[in-house]
Amino acid sequence: MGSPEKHMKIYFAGSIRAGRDDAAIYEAMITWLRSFGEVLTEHVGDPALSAAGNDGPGDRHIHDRDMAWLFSCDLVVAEVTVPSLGVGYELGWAAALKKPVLCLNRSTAGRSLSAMIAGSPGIQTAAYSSLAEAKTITEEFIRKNAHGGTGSARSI
Ligand code: 6IA
Repeated sequence: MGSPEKHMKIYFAGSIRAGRDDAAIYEAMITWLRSFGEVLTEHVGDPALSAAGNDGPGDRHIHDRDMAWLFSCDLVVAEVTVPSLGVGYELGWAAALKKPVLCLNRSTAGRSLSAMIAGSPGIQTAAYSSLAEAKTITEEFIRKNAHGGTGSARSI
């Protein structure tokens, strides 16, 4: 896709230790998001990554690397259907950093999204029920924020 936002850095957030039930959805979204720019957090969709695994780099390394990516990204897309402390932490920081943030929540899951996410004026939340719908919502979000950089007039 030769779109002007092709150079964008996208931070994709999804549950890891909180459970990998939706890992296939993260993987599909990450693969698709690559047509818009660089996805900094590709490991989130790695089907080989388990919730229990402790075989990778240390937690301090993971935290510092992910925070550096979060600071440098142009926008954040999170799949929040499986509630994750790590994703919530990233979303709080992303809102404080005034990054454009989209949270995708599967409406079929029968669970209400945290008020701290749904009620944050710096976070756009959207319910979806199919991958096609998630892509439509995300594409609109990207188009809207492609030229906004890190934003300026957003409130936390
Ligand atoms: O609390 P959670 O683990 O569900 O937090 C998931 C979020 O935190 C994701 O959006 C990631 O950006 C970040 N994160 C958490 N753990 C890792 C990780 N672990 N590697 C990279 N990002 C992470 C490595 C795998 C580990 C199980 C060995």
